[in-house]
Amino acid sequence: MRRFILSLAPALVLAAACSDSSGTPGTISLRDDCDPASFNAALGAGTCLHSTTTAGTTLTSFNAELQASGKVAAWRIVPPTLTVSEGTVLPVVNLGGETHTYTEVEEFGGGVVPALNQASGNPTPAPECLDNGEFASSTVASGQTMQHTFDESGTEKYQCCIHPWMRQTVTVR
Ligand SMILES: [Cu+2]
Repeated sequence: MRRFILSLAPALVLAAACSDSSGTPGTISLRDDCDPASFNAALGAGTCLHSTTTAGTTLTSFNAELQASGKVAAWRIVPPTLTVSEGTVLPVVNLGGETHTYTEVEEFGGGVVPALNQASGNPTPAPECLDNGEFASSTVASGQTMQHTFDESGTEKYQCCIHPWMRQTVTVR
C-alpha cells in the first residue's frame, strides 16, 4: 500500500504541473492599495472594499504621491506590457479595493474624474472613457473578474478610465 502511494505521487505532481502551464495562460490584474478607513470616510462608504485595514495607502498619501509624480504606483495594471496571439481570452481580475476599468483606447488620455485627470497630467479624456456603454462594459468592481478577448491584431492600448495612469500596452499577433 505504501509503495503504491509513493509511486502514484510523482504522476499526480506531473499532471498538476501540466494543467497549470497549459490551462492558465495568464491573468491580467488591476491593483491598488487603498486604505478603507480614509478613502471611505472622504469619498463615501464602499469606495474602498479591501477587507483588511492592514497597511494600505491613506487618501492623504495617495494625493501626495499623485501631486508629486503624476501617478500613484500601487494603482496599476499588471503586467504593464503583454504579447498574446489573436483570439486569446484572458481573465482581468480586480485585486484592488476600488473599482477600476479595463478600457481599450485609441490613444491614452484622461478618464472620467477631472481632478485625477488634472493631477496626473491627462487633462483631455480619452473619448472611449466618456462613452457610457464602453465605460460600463469595461468596469471591473473590486474582487470581480471579467473575461477579455483580444480579437484584433496590432498594438492595443488599455487604461483605467478612473485612474488614467493605470495603463497597459498589448501586442496582439
Ligand atoms: Cu482605476
